[in-house]
Amino acid sequence: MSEPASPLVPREGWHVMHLFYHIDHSQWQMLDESEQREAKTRFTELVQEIRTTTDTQLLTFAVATPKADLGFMLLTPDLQVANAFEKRLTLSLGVDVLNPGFSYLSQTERSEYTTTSEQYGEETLSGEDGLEKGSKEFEAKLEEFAERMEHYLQHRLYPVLPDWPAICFYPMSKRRLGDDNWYALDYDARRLLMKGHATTGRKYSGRILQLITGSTGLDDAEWGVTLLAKDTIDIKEIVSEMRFDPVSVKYGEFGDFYIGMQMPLDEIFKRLCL
Ligand code: 76R
Repeated sequence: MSEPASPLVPREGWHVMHLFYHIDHSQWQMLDESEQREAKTRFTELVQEIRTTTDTQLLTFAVATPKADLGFMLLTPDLQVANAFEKRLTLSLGVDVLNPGFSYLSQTERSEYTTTSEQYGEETLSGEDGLEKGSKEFEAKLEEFAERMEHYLQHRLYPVLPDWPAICFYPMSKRRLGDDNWYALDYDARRLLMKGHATTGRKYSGRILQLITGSTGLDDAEWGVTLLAKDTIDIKEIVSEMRFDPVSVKYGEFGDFYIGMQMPLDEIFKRLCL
């Protein structure tokens, strides 16, 4: 036996794959009833195996329109593991039953625009709130902020995604066209714009769970945007509002949008007429 491939685990964060498939019902119909039952069992067992792998999550969803039928979002540290699971998922209902339609590779990442405790202290507590550095209130608020951010950073790098029913995925890049080149702006200008973006985003707290994963050098766009919601109107609202946000107005470029519904596997089988 050859050696197993050496792991490809990022220094921090996890790999993320969004996978979209079409069902080929003509291939599925070629299986007799017991083969179909076996295929569904195999598939269910594989999903369970993935979900019980350490630090690994697999979201399964039915896609709302014929852009695709079935979607997965796989989060796991090791790209070797992600790749192996992806190949097995593709085959698990039988050869050619699941046809890959679209896929996206990214990684969870921290943001260079996340407000640091120093920035919060200087800009918000001293600057806006007029608190004196070193005062009891200043220090208490700073500590509260640091705790909140630690929690938030943990979510960005090692998220635990809820089973909210609506899932929206789209790739996104920042424009690099003539004078509208995000990457030619200096850091302070970018940070100021992102601060406005974050303020808009925070209004959706509790209604939208957003996960921005980085894909520069890994896939065609620069980020994957995953939004989870309990109501599709919140997805429509946040994406609409972001379009008016100065960052998206000038620099946002978007790929195709996929809307899915998270549900347990047996529901998915029924939904997909398998
Ligand atoms: O530090 C933080 O993570 C919080 C501040 C924050 C950053 C740095 C933040 C907050 N985002 C950040 C970065 Mn966002 N976000 C999007 C989209 O459709 C569109 O127009 C844009 C798609 C949405 C809907 C959204 C929602 N964000 C980013 C980046 C990386 C930028 C870079 O590095 O250049 C992208 C591409 C991006 C895009 N963002 C929030 C939200 C929401 C809901 C929040 C508030 C999160 C919260 O505080 O709970």
